[in-house]
Amino acid sequence: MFEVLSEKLGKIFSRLGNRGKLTEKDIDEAMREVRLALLEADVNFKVVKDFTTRVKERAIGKEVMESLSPAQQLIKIVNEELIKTLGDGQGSRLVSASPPPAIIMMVGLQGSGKTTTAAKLALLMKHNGQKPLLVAADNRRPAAIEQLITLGKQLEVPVFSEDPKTASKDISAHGLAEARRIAATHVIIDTAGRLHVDEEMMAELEQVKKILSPHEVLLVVDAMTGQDAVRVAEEFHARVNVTGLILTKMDGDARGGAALSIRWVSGVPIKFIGSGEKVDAFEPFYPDRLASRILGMGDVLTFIEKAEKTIDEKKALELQQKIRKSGFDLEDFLEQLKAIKKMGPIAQLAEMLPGMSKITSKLPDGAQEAQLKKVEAIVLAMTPQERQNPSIIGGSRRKRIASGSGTKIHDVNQLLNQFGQMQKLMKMGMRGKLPKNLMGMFQ
Ligand SMILES: Nc1nc2c(ncn2[C@@H]2O[C@H](COP(=O)(O)OP(=O)(O)OP(=O)(O)O)[C@@H](O)[C@H]2O)c(=O)[nH]1
Ligand SMILES: [Mg+2]
Repeated sequence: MFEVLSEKLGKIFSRLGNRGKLTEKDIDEAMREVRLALLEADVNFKVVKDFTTRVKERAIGKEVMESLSPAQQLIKIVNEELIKTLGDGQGSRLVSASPPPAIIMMVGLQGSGKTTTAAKLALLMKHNGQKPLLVAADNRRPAAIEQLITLGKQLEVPVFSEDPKTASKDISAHGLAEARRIAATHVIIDTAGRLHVDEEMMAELEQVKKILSPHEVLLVVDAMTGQDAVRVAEEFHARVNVTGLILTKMDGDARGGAALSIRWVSGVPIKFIGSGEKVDAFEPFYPDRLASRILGMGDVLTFIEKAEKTIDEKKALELQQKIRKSGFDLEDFLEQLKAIKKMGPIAQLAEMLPGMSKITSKLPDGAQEAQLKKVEAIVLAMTPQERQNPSIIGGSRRKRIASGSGTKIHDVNQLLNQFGQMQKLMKMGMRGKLPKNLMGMFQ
């Protein structure tokens, strides 16, 4: 899911990843591209406008985090605003009922996945130690009743059904009585869909709703239908007051327009997502997880989180000042190496950085760690004076350092050269952000 959008966003951010500093123009340009990518992904234009405005305001409004590079900061903001768009703070928990059973009504258009999803939901509940009852209240097609009975047998979840001539509202009422009788914790009512939102269906749903007073009215929508799904949600909500959305067929949705627009436009929270025909292809909806899937940057966000935790802000500030005074030496470098090591395996960290995977994939597994150890050994073999003032390290000192660290003179030369370049860059004002600069030493 979201392949197309993820790929585009990935490209936009990896381009930014090479910049030392982002200007307002850089941000404007990046956001223009993000806007296009979202529109091409069929995201509602109002949602896109709102989203990009919020990100821009925050990005230009300088929320500076010293331990992150400018591009990472922008990714952080984009991620947080994506989460907000998808439904911040709204859990996927269903309302519980006391006394049980909780009454859940499944509504939606024909073929959206109501029956399948009712069964998936029942299975999830069963796994959570609850006791659901499925009710086949879709009497428009005899096959619909059979479909639910078959699913129930397969999952070992009881199904209540009646002669299809019985009115849907009556089947629902009898189903509820049965749920009470068997002490079910939840009763899930499968209703009939129509090809389009029409008066007959809405009237029927209103009737069932009036009789049941459900705790939840869950609207099942097909994510692959994009903005149509969003319109359907608005129409249903206006008429039957939907309490939650379930997006199905996310597995077939490469664009993600419905997922990204529906909550913002309809105001109804997404509670679950379906991602396959199998009964276990179903999960509670977590906005943060989906946002990171959309950003599609492996775990760049985990990296940001780790960096936030690991690199002490104050230390980072001290470092910044040192760099500004061009006093950055190999002692500081060693400190940074240690900070990086604390964050975890370097190959794993590198993968989390946009664009980095391209470089690191060239190196065999474990090569970066080996390289990191080598660099550390070389620095450790130096005297404190040498670390503070690398320019005194001449030929004989290089030889001594190489043998002291178990490396070759060539390695020492390479490290000193790269360190010299890094210092120059820092003097030029390209502020040293880690671990990006360090990564340069392993290329
Ligand atoms: N790939 C995929 N297919 C799904 C998903 N959810 C449902 N389907 C398929 O969608 C088709 C329709 O599902 P149903 O559950 O019968 O839909 P419905 O809303 O009950 O349809 P009606 O009863 O006719 O109104 C079936 O072939 C399901 O297997 C999903 O998350 N992913
Ligand atoms: Mg059905």
